Amino acid sequence: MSVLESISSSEAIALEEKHGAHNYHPLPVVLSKGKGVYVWDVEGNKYYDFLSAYSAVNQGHGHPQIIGALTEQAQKLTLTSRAFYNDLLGKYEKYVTEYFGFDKVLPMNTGAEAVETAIKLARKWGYEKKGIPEGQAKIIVCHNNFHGRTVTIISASNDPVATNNFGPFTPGIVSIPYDDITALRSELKDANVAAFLVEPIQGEAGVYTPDLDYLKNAAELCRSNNVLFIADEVQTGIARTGRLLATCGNCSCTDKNCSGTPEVKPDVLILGKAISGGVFPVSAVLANDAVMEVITPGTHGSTFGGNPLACAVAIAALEVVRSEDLAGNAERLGIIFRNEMQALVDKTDLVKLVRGKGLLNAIVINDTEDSSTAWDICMALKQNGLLAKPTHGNIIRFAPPLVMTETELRECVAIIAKTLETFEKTR
Ligand code: IF1
Repeated sequence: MSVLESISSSEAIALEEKHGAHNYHPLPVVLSKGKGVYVWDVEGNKYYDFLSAYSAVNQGHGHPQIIGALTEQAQKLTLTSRAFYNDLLGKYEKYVTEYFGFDKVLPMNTGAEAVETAIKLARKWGYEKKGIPEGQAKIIVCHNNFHGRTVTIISASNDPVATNNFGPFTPGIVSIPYDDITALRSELKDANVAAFLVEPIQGEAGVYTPDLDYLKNAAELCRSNNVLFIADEVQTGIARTGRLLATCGNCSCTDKNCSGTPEVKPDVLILGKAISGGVFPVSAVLANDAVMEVITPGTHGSTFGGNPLACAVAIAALEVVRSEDLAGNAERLGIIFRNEMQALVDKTDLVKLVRGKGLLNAIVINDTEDSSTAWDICMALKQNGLLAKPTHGNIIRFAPPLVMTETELRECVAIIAKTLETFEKTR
């Protein structure tokens, strides 16, 4: 069989089943084309993409500006390694640090690598700047976090599926409940704590949004205890939640009575996914000099990190976010979407609640956590032309590309409403 020959969905699925490790359980749809907010399967069926590759494709599939940058740079130079300089890395580093307001960036490839980098950075800072005794540094994380799949990162996880039989685990990690400032205050009493690593919204946990003041209070507590506040914005960053970053807050007013989320400036910011528009694996760790200067030649790196192809793609992807005001669009459409979902919650017994920010939202299905209802609804949504994926505990995550128009969003709302209505009648 030639790899260029077209293939049916069932053939493609059978090939993966036979030759690939079984580390996923995908929805049975085989995609072969994407454009903007749409994807097509190999049979030619068209779908709204309501996952955006877990918020990586915020700029939409095949964005001409990003693909243009990719193909143009691919003709010139793709990889030098960091043994030599390349003519794009410095330009990208200046661009990305000015864009997010930090002194320095450390370029990596995947989200997990960037989280690992942040943990190494925090430990080294802890020993060399804070004076933590050798081998004693601690990192505080939150229950139900998702930061990636490496051994150190799963050492911070309390998900048995992610951790079972993968030990022994990395020591020096303390886990506290999310959205619990009292628990954080108490853990911070330990002088060996180097950092607090947190997701501004817990994506995998079911798009769990914390109290309005949680991040600000957490950051202030960290500062007063000389502990680094590390924000993992791999999923929430790059306009997804209606702001460039979820830690940018959702209100710029100075009214003390305003109930908007206040802005927080992390000491270390972790980005991935949409920093490249989902076109190429690009991740980044940003920090100011006082922290990043502990990294010296030989202490950290990656063959592909900072490669010229990644730099060209990331600059183009970030330009699109700004020039098309994707944050503004996500905020506006997010409000419409949650209002429409709330109307469904009020109308049907099937959906318990809707939550989220910008275009990172989820509905909670009214059934037991181990029931297949969310999966069955996603299968029905697929039948009606919309692709979404259940997450833990009978929750469906809704995260379309941020280039969506209001008309398209309303069409998607109609698909979801119709699907739930039919589903409720037949169950
Ligand atoms: C998979 C979840 C999303 C992340 C945060 C770091 C990483 C991720 C906050 C690591 C990655 C992904 C990985 C993906 C599924 C997905 C996911 F459901 F598992 F939680 F998006 F919601 N920090 N999240 O969300 O980044 O190394 O993957 O580039 O299939 O495991 P990565």
